[in-house]
Amino acid sequence: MKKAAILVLWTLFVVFLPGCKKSEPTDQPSQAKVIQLTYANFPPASTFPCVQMERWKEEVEKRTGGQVKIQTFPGGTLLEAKDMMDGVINNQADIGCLCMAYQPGRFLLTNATSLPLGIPNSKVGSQVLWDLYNKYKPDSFSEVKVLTMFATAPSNIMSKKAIRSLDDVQGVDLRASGGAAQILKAWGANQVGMPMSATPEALQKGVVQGLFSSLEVMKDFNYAELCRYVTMTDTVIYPFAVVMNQKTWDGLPDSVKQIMEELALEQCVWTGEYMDQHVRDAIEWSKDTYEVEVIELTPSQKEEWNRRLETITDEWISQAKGKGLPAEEIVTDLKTLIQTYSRQ
Ligand code: 3IO
Repeated sequence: MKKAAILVLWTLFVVFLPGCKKSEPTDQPSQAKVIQLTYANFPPASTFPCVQMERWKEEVEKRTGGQVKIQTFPGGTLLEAKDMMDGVINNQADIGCLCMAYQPGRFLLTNATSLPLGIPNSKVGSQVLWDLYNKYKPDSFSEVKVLTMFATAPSNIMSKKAIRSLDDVQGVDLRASGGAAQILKAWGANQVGMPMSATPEALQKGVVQGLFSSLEVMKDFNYAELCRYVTMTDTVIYPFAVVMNQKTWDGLPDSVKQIMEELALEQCVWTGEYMDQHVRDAIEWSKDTYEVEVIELTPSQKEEWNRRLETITDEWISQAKGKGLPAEEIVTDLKTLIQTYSRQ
């Protein structure tokens, strides 16, 4: 008995001692080994989620003096759109960039930013999302470290045929996800759900006649070649998160953690500003390159389109209440945050 116990203790000692040593953080960059991290993203390298990824990578590598090196994987080469959260939890990647609209139920609380509450642009939407996350710290992110969040610019309809009225949109196959999909349904479109990374093929093959998202994709995915019409609705944003595997985070030196935490809000605002400018550029580019027509709704049309969306927020409230969330408080907070950041 005694011998067996000693053997067990000895084995535990030998197995676990090196592990303990390794995870002990060192705060001296000059002596420390370089920390290698992988960062997965789902769309192509030229698109905004990957542009912000490269910016974050550069800033972290610079600010840690090369102590941290980040290997980026755009285009779903390491993790695909819908696998992002679980892939990071399971440590298939250290870091992943995900769009919350692709798993609407999973990210119910933060997807409230996709309700039709009038977020005017990406910079405001990004800051509203980041504040909402930090106030409520939803369970859906409890297994990871959240490095930053940001939102797209408001969504508009890009289509192969002109959509000038609610009549024109009835039954048209249009692609969207999450909160934006609910909006398309309310307008009477035949909403088709899929991640952005699957949309180029769906447009090419004619599975969909257009899409509903932020307009920088007209340039970055070259959708303007197929979608010669844009109907300006300026409705909802898509919320994104960048998450890190919790064990990877726990193993980082304090100095590196501090640099990443200082970068969180800065990255959120940087991405918002980049997106808003890039949307303006992409609209001009689309007009110049493919003579894309930008259709504006009249004020009375806008009223009519918005009236169709009136029940969406109430539906979210009853769904969220059913899950035990303080749904009315969340919506009130959102309205206040939108006002606050829109004034700045
Ligand atoms: C998006 C997703 C990937 C690349 C560029 C993008 N621009 C806007 C989005 C939002 C989104 O996730 C979507 O599915 O429309």
